Amino acid sequence: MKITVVGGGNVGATAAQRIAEKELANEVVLVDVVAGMPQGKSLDMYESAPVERFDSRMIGTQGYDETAGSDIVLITAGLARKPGMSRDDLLLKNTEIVQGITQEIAKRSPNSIIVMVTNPLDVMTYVAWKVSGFAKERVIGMAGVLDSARFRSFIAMELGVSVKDVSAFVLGGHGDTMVPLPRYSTVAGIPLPDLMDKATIDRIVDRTRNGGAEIVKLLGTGSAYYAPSASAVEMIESIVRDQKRILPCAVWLQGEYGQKDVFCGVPVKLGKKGIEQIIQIKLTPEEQKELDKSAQDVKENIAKLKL
Ligand code: A3D
Repeated sequence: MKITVVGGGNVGATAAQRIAEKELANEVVLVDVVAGMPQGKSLDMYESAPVERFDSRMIGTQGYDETAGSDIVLITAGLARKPGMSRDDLLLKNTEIVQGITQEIAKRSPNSIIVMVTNPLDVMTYVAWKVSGFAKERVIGMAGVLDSARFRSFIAMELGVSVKDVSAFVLGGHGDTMVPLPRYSTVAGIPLPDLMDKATIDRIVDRTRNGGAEIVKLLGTGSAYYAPSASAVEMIESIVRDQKRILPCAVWLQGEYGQKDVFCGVPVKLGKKGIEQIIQIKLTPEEQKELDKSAQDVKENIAKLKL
């Protein structure tokens, strides 16, 4: 198993370290445009291997030859949001970056599975899918795992229970229009509306929607990376170990959930082939309306691109 991480910044480097510590790959290649940085970080990570006891080879590079034959490519390269900057401000700049990277990857690793992290997430996943020409099962966006992890953390904090007993369900695009589904979010199997009043749920949903901005504001520079890298690596682990986890991911929809020709977050089964199934559930009219709006936002951004 060979995994390439493009973008050696906060999310990329932390993800590479997590991938190595979990021994998900024999070889982890870290690519970044900054001279010396991916080499330095890879060497530093490899020097942690005797202590953490992992056997992955770590390679840092500015080029793509070392990435050839990768099984999975995690794309985290691009600009991160600064305080006051919306994800959409990043749209055009990151499109250019992701387009260039995808061309290099598609040439050298034509059978790989691409996991996208760069924002605006749903649109960047579209760019990678379109530019690579890969089957839709092999281009997947990470957002729902992070959004639902945030929702789960806030539920656990509110109730004072273990996060291990909390599961949550989030649909839709990443960002302000995500659609958390409280009735499918449970604590030890008990639906959330049986444990909290509506005002509390609304407050937690709101905090989840703004979870990224909350961290951006606290950090002052840069955006979240511990939870985002953990979320991307959970998806990669399900693929590498063929675990068939059911995780919310951004995928190309062709009529599922009433959405067509758009990348949007829905629950999928992730295994060694990538997306092995899209799990469909019936939404209430209100939930469907929210999802339609979320997908529409993504479509409008896709329409701004000239690909
Ligand atoms: P940061 O620490 O700035 O790292 C980005 C790295 O990309 C930098 O080291 C750059 O040098 C590098 N880079 C820029 N252009 C290229 C290129 N053409 N080829 C290779 N490397 C390049 O940012 P970060 O790691 O915090 O975030 C990375 C991206 O992930 C941003 O777009 C974030 O908005 C996004 N992000 C998304 C989520 C989601 O939940 C979807 C969460 C967190 C971050």
